[in-house]
Amino acid sequence: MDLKNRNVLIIGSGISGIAAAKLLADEGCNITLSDSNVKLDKAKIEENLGNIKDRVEVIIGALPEDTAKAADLLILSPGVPTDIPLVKDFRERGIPVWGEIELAGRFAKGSLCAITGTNGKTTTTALTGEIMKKFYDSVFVVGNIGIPYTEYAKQTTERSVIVAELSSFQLETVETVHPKVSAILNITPDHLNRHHTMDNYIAAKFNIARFQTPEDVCVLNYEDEELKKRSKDLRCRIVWFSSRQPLEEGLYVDGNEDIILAENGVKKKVVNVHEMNIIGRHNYENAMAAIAIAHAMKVPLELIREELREFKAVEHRIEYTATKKGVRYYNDSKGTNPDASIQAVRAMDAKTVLIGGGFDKKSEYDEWIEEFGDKIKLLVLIGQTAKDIAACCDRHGFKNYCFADSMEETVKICAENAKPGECVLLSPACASWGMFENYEQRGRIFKELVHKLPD
Ligand code: UMA
Repeated sequence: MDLKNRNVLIIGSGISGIAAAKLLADEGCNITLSDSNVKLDKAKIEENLGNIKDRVEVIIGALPEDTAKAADLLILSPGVPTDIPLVKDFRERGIPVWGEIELAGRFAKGSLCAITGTNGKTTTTALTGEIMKKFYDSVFVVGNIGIPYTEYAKQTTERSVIVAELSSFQLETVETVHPKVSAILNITPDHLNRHHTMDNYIAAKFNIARFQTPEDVCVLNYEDEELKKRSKDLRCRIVWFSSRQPLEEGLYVDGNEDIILAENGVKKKVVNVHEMNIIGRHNYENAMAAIAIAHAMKVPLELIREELREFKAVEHRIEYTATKKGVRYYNDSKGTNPDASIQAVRAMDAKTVLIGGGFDKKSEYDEWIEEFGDKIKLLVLIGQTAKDIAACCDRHGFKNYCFADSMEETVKICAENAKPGECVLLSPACASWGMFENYEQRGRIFKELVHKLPD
């Protein structure tokens, strides 16, 4: 589609919308950038547009019908649901609706390695990106990790390797995006307020491999029943990994806790899990996925091994923060759903005071609470879901919870209750909205408060 002089309407003025506008301005489009949040400051958005601000019409609040009718193409930021009337109207009229990732994919060159999954995507993406940088000289790490794909799509060349973290929101609106290597790390319920059903959520995730051909590779978790079931529909070659059992082909962790690559009947040790700085079984899975992707991209095993030994946990993912009065504090603010938080709880090796609660995504907390066992000595509850989680604790006979109104109060309660040798873990199983702008802000405030505690 030649976009020159086309009228393009972009929804969402966050980082994706701004990056999409810049790409489209370069293509000579007439751009309208619309955001439904009336509290936003138009001047600030224009400032973010930088030197293209005079070429973009910014509309905050209600969108005039004429503007919608005049558009030849609709671009959606990831956070924009696809079942809103505007999107339905465009689709009914046969006007193209692309997500920001689809837009980027149409301009990007080189090889795309795309990673999705309910949990572990960011760590796997960051690790895969670092491994690639050891071997390739043009590597771009983009996507849900916080760097819009559209920001870099036009800088890529045939020699580039793009490592993209893709969320279900982003995958819902891809139409042609074709990774050379894809990975689905796991699928457990999340974002059901947006996707409504588990089936829709899974379908969005599987879009990552929809356009892959037999020459391409999809890396999948052997321990995930849903992935096993749906893998039968894939046309590409599948590479499995397992953290629980040896595989004839693929990657697994053996009895000595070595990660083994089994290929064509030959077994090679890649690394021992204790040589890595990332902890917990889920992180061994993330590492195996990264190894499988890099191996499929022909990165020598020696370079992969080197990076696995150097790589440190990504911020907000079971990130060691500090030790205060003998208590170890961990920031897992990215634990925004029960399954992610279960992984973090499992990774703790001592009695733990856990901080939970936040924005209500209509998650179920039963499995999370069942995971507590004797390990969680106290659960400090914050945010909109605090009461619901407390009720769920009552149903499961877990009585050691209390409430806090702010992160200050929360950290104070944690410091008073954790004894030397024990852990404090921020892993709320909920999104941050309502109390914080995003999970990053929640994690940073927690870390600042922890650093201020006496030694
Ligand atoms: N908006 C509308 N109309 C709507 C909905 C939203 O105008 O119907 C506006 C909002 O008012 C807001 C803007 O859209 O001003 C925000 O757009 P956005 O939510 O897509 O946010 P971006 O800043 O563009 O960031 C997005 C991703 N955000 C979401 O998916 C919610 C970022 O993932 C991602 O890093 C970034 O693109 C770059 O690719 C964040 C995230 O929370 C980290 N992701 C979820 C997760 O990881 O669980 C999926």
